[in-house]
Amino acid sequence: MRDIKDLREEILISLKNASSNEYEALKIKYLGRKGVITSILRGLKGVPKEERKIIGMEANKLKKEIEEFFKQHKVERAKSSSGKFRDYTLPGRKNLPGAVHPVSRALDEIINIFMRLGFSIEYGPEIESDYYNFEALNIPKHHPSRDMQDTFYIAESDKLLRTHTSPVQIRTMERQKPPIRVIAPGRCYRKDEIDPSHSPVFHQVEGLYVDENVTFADLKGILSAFAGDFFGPDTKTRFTPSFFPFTEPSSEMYVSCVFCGGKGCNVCQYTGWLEVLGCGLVNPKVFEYVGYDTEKYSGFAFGLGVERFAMLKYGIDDMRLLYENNIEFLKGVIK
Ligand code: 2NL
Repeated sequence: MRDIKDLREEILISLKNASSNEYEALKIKYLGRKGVITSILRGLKGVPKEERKIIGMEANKLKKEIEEFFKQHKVERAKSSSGKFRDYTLPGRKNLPGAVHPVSRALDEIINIFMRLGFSIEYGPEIESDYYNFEALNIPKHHPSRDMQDTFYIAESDKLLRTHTSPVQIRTMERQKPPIRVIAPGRCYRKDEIDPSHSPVFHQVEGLYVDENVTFADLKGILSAFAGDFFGPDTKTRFTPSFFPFTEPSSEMYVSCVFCGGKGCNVCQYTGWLEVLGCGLVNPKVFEYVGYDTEKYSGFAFGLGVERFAMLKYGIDDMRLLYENNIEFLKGVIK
């Protein structure tokens, strides 16, 4: 009898101290086929009749008490903290599968197209020096893009956040002799106010093609092939004069409007055309900076904004959607 009393104490203490994930093991320990209480009841056969009756009653009482505890515990576990019952047989919530962000999708596509056209990919630092970001690109000292208002300068250093990926191409030309066919994708920074078509952080792909006898016809051929691949085979291209310090002559490429096919709509402001990138023949002054023979080599270069390409391809009318991480947008519900 003393043993059963002690056993009861012991069991109650161990149940009190156990965490709920230990209950199953304890249930087996006490109530299982070879459990402590079960063994006592089995062992009663060898006990004299009078004692057997009393011990049997006490052991059964203990068994009931412990069984009751486990029953109660099961009910407790089925309740959530609010006291409501949970149905553990319901199917689980569906996982949201991840999706590639529209900017990454556009960038992957652009990279793929230029790889097929024989270009390789180069990357470079986002923190640059004035030399690589401006000087070697023939951007003069007083040029507005150098202004504190347009460029993020890093305090108490001569460093800045690159405003385009052109420095990557300057570094490539310093390392390699022509022929060169590279694209330089990456993040760029400008002190622009956020609006539907501007962000202080954006992505660019620049391209550079240098060899003997590279002409404006090569530029038009390659960039038109790219536009047809990216926007679809019916895409027409048009080149208009422009100006950049690093190219001469300079040009803007337009594509026939991807929304109206050139008929005219509010996106293309009823012109039938969309401006998509800037380009030109590399200014010989840039070649001088990297030590290329300007008599022997010529080349073309271009720069495009990845966000703009993504917006045109996926019909997104506000750049802020690309950065706000609105889950409904990322799921493709909002365009
Ligand atoms: C634009 C167009 C452009 C380039 C970028 C370039 C790079 C080197 C030499 C010459 Cl290393 N040019 N890049 C050329 C023409 C246009 O960007 O709209 N930028 C904001």
